[in-house]
Amino acid sequence: MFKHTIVRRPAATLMHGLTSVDLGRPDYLTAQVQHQCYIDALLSCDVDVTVLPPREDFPDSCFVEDVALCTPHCAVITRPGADSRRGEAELIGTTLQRFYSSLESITAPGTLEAGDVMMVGTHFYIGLSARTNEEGARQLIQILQRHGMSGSMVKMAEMLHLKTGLSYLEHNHLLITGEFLHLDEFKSFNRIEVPAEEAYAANSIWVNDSVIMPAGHPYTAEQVRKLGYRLIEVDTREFQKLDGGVSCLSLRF
Ligand code: CIR
Repeated sequence: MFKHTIVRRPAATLMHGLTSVDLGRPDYLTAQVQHQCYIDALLSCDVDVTVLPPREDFPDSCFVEDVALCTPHCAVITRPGADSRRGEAELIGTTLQRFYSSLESITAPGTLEAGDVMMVGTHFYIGLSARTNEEGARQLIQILQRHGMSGSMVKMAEMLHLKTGLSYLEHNHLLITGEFLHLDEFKSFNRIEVPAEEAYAANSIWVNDSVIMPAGHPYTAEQVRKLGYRLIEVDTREFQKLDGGVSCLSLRF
């Protein structure tokens, strides 16, 4: 069960965030409303929510998931692969110190964004993406092993982050789409294959037997309901314009 979550409110500079999609620029006011609804969804899952203030100097800083990996035994401050996001990692340390006695970090030349890391019990799958390199993954695996956990690397070719196309919903249930459908390491899960037209919903989060999912993906929503989860649908379309999904907007531990 998760007890804590951390979010950072979007900055007015959000429209200058990194993007690879052509969905237009996010509207700041709408993004603020959607972000508050996201916080309300987390609060309904029996977790506390630490709400950090916006940082105008970092347009992507509301995507707080990428700058730290929060495990049951330690937190790891990452070293984002995107230059414009590297400084975001330094901002999260003081907040994490409130919750963790053990803080680790990824160092140069390693890069790692925790959107590329999927926790399945004590094992962590680490996507090798344009943002996470082998050195970053190797450092993370060493850190995990020191704390009694394990990690393995997953080669990636297309998606921004590992969890763009994969979400572990506990109890062996896995949302999976796109380039991950054919990989051997994900064959033994109970897979919910997300069709291409709903691919954005493959990035959803399990929070204490609720699942928070982006609204507007009826097939995937129905499959998740059939698993017996309480489903909460949230509108994150302003964040989608910057390649951001449901998982990117929080740390959960
Ligand atoms: C970026 O490109 O870094 C942001 N615009 C989006 C980050 C999304 N984070 C995630 O998938 N974990």
